[in-house]
Amino acid sequence: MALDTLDFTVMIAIAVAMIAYFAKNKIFGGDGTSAGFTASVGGETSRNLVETLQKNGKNTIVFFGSQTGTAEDYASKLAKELSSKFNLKVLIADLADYDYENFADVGDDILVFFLAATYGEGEPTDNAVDFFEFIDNEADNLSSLRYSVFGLGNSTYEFYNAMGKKINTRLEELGAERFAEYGEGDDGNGTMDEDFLAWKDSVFESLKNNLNFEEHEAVYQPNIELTEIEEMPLDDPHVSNGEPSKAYVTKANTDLTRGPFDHSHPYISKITHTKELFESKDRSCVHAEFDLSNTNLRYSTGDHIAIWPSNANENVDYFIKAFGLENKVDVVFELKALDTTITIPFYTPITYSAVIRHHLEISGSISRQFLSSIAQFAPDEETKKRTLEISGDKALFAEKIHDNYFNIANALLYLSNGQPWSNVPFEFLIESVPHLQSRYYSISSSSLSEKTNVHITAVVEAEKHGDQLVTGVVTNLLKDIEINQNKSSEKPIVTYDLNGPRKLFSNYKLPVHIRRSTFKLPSNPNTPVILIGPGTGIAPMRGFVRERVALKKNNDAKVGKTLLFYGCRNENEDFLYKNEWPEYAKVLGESFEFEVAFSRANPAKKVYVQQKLLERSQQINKLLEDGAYIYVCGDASKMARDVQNTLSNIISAERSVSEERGHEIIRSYKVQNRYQEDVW
Ligand code: FMN
Repeated sequence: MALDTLDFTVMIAIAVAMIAYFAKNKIFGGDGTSAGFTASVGGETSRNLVETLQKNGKNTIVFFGSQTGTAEDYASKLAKELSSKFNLKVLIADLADYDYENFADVGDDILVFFLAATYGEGEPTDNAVDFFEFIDNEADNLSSLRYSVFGLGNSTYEFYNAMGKKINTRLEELGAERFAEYGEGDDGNGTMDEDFLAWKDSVFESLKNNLNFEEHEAVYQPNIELTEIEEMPLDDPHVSNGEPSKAYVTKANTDLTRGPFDHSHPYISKITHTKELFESKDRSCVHAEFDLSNTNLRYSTGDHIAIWPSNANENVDYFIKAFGLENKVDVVFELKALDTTITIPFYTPITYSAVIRHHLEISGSISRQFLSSIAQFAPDEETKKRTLEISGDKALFAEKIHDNYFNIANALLYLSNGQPWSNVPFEFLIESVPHLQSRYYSISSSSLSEKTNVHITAVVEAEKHGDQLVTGVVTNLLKDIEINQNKSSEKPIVTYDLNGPRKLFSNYKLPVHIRRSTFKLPSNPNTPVILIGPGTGIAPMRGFVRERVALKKNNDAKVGKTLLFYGCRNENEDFLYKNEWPEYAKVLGESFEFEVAFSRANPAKKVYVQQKLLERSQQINKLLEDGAYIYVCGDASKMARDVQNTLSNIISAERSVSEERGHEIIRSYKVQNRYQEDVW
């Protein structure tokens, strides 16, 4: 399964990938993207917050608690506006980057904002864990603190915005003073961006009305300075052509097959095999196999693989056109931070085209806030007026921009009637356009049967909306590789530079790293498992089944019941790995049972996995009483919730207990880790 991105508003919606604390893919809406600027004092990172504020003359902090980048992106946008409209000196701070023992010394002359997302069962993001430990158990009196909070969450989850709420109430209990109202954004409703803008407007009202700040027309104040280096050609060995990390440019003293590999430095993995899994003319799902045999990078069954994207040729060309950058593409420049709390987000010297292709998120939807901030650089007064009018009116923006699925280049060229926006400083784009982040995919192989081979299963995202084609970044890249590798006669929807910077990706390679997951089979193979993975949610379930097959084959282990529920449209179109399941059944025998719900086999009656679960109520209840573990993978907003309700109802009916008690039992399974989800 995958989570790529058509990324944006629906992104996490399909894309593949991910998950459990992780990935998101929306078709229009924003996936984990961030501006990637972090704090340091005089170039040296300091964990002392008060010292950092003083040394850098800051009077405002915007903290973010973020897993997949949305809160971080909002923090960066809020900081820009606080600085350009209110002249505030803002520190953008990752909650993990500071110690909190002197937090009470942050004076009442400092405005403190928290933008915090919620995960799991109402848990903090990884980078916020220590901060919550501090406010829960260590903080005593924070009466000099002045704060405001915006929570990011999804109302389809039970513990909606639990972390935002908690910061808000706990700081109040600790005596801190809220200077602007608490706000919440809801991904489940698809209103996150607008919720954020509404909260931000209310914050600005409070700044003006209660704290007597004056609001000015936004004037871009760069944090970085770009200097072109005319004498440096793009093939100079010190120049980045878009290599995914510094080590791949300089290669100095680095064994590039040894880790650590993480979000800052990937392994360039060979893709040994790709295959189209659907038998459909208009939909596509790619199976791809990554070879880790030449590296010390390893995974375990249930983990996620992060794939580092680059943008499609068509989108790169259109972006270049929108900003009139045709003569600049191969020009080399370097960046200097103008503020010591700012870190340059990628290695320089670099070329313009490398930044556009490898570092900027150019194919996602454009936000109203971005439009409003770029208006100052419009090519003429008429365009500026129109841009401000549309960006200032939620309904008009929805009608003219959002509902047309415009990305940045589409929207700007539409607003200017095709005139390039040549006045936009490239520094502004680097600071304001979200940065490309890797997309996460649930691994569909087993580390027991293929120790150095990672399989993924990715539905290719491509949707036509009027004249607009919205394509997922990574899934279409994989499809392009599949077509080329298999010399298929299919035509890719969009094309990519498959050779990569300095041919680093030639012969079908991509940068990757592994993210450990908590989505794991029980340690005792004899424990029964109930696997529910419709669509590409089948990916980790295939890994689990292969694991059990390997246990049985290699060690003749006693393997407990594996009851698998899968769903797709119909048998001849999108039935993933159709030929493999009978092979697994041969090895596992009666301990393996497989139920498929075909949603379109009978036009009069759609069948989903929930119905298949109900048909096996008795068996499921019995397995649960025998200690079975439940695993759910796929769409978080509807499927995962419906499946959970169905299972609660099964327990309530089979055990003759109330519905509420059925829910409580499922919740207790979650706490015991017997109910695990890998949803996006
Ligand atoms: N939102 C909630 O309100 N409560 C939750 O329990 C919750 N759990 C989540 C679990 C997963 C695996 C994912 C992908 C999202 C979850 N969300 C939940 C929604 C996120 O908080 C929301 O998408 C947010 O915008 C993510 O922000 P970030 O990109 O900064 O990490």
